[in-house]
Amino acid sequence: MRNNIIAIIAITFVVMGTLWGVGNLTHPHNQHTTAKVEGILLIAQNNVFNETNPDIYVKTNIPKKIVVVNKDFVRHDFIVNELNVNTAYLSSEQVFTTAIASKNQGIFEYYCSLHPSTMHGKIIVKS
Ligand SMILES: [Cu+2]
Repeated sequence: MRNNIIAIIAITFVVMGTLWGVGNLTHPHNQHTTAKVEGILLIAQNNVFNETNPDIYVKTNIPKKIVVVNKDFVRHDFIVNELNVNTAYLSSEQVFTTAIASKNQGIFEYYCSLHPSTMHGKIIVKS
């Protein structure tokens, strides 16, 4: 008698677990909606981006958020010709959010059109 009860409880757990598993398979949770967006903060100050014009690494087909902040009194922009990125002129203290996305691997130059000699760096896109 006691063994029967234990068996029934065990079978119930197995059945419930199977149903739960099947439910997850047929109605998967959409994990992409809560995915964290990876981003980069670029501060334009003293006519340079982040003091060193850092290389920016991007994976193919995964957009990378770019936030550009102008901390100078003069205007700056942020341009990547091959990837169709152009913030237009940002005035002092202006913040602009854009994204870099590419299907193709490659190395692309980013720059400020007003200070191209001191404000330029590389965007490295890899799969
Ligand atoms: Cu500039």
